Amino acid sequence: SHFPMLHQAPGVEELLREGCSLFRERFGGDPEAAGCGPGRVNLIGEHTDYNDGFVLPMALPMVTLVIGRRSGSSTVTLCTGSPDADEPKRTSFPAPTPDAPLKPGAPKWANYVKGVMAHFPGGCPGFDAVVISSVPMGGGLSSSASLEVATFTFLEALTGYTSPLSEKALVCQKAEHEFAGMPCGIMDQFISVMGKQGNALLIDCRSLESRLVPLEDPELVVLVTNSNVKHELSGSEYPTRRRQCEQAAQALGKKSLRDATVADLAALQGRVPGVVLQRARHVVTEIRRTEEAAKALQDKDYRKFGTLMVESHASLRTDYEVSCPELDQLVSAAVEVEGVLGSRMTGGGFGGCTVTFVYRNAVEKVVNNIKAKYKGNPVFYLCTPSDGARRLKI
Ligand code: GAF
Repeated sequence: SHFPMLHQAPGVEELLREGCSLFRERFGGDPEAAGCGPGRVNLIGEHTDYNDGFVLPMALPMVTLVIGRRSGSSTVTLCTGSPDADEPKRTSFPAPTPDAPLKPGAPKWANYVKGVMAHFPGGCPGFDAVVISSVPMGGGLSSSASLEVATFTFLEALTGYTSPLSEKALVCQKAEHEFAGMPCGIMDQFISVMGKQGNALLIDCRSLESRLVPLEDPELVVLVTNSNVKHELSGSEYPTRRRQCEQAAQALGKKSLRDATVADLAALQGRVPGVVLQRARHVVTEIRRTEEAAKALQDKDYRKFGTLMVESHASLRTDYEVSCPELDQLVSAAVEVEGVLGSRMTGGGFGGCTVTFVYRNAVEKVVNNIKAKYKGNPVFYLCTPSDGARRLKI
């Protein structure tokens, strides 16, 4: 690598080899099918997806793989190569039937697989499989969506049943809602299904229409910085934000905040608590910023794009209140370096990662500045926009 200070995630081929040998070790014999689902980083459009708004994510080179074969019985056995320390690495349970549907339980990592199995439209046979991933777990790069989408893709390969792509993303979202108790929007599963190499994807989360936006200027890179913190709030605050947005839309007589304008916000004054007005202001302005940013990227107006990223972060920090000191420090340390176009928190917030848009020749300076100023233990990834879900040949 030209950048020894960056984390080098294993390539998909290498991870596949590792996963296949883990399978042989745990189950004996060869696997017959493999599904791959990437993680994601969102460039702009945060907390807009569940408001029917726009988002602009890209799929990552870091992926989760589900590799396996039919068990020849009604039993499913899963092994993971990267478990949470205090959970078993192996678990067995019966494949779901109409009379005995699956329910979430322990270990937690298996719930993402179970949730997808529960709703796989082709029906689900017994199988043996290993789960292996290069997406940092719980790091805000959608490790969970990548596992859901890898599972769905694996089941398609195993059974021969295939779904339309938007159905695939919706089933994976439902798995997250029902089996992880996380009332997420559609962004993470959608980009993991639909990502394309060399492109970001502008997604209209109302119609589920999407448009590729090329992002492959050799002079520019997307630097992801993992804060390596995750605050407890991340679970409980998300549903609260969703309710506050619904309350604001309702007070305006709109179906969702997608239908509200900046001018409408004045009408909220005095009719909802101040904090609800703040939440609405973030969402309404963020949806506009995302549309503008997609246009700026299309036009190669990188300065403009970066400025919108910085405005997005400020809005998430002060109006939406989903940032934290660590993310603010990472963003401040990034933007003060010459050659940085923009930087912001990415994903749900309260920890996780920042995304920085920077000239390639300034990467080393950014990394050094962050290392000097950030009090935690940051990990850096250089990310190229990558392909979405696919089957892998074994
Ligand atoms: C999480 C959710 F899963 C997404 O749906 C999205 O709402 C995001 O937070 C915030 O933009 O990743």
